[in-house]
Amino acid sequence: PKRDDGDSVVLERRPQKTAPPRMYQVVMLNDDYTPMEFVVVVLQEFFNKDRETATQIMLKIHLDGRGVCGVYPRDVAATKVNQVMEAAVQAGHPLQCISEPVE
Ligand code: TYC
Repeated sequence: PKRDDGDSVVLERRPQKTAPPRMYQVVMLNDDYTPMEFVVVVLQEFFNKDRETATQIMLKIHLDGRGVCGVYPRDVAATKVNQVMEAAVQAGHPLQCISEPVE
């Protein structure tokens, strides 16, 4: 804060040095074996979607081959990918999930 010769106070912002954090989208891939219901439950559990939204995303993946489940800072996105992959392995499904930087 700098004072001028009067009573007013001038607030100067320092030049911004850090860019806003790059965001990453978690993308789920279609396959022929993972049950639709499993994908819907995963979307509800790990991506906090309601059942209707989860079903829409699952069907989009099923039809288009891939779909965005959510957008997060890098470490959060990486954790989501690990959680999904771990749940899929535990259940014996080949479900694949990746994260990629948002344009
Ligand atoms: N294609 C799968 C089926 O017909 C369903 C599915 C949807 C699998 C989304 C993976 O990411 C996925 N049972």
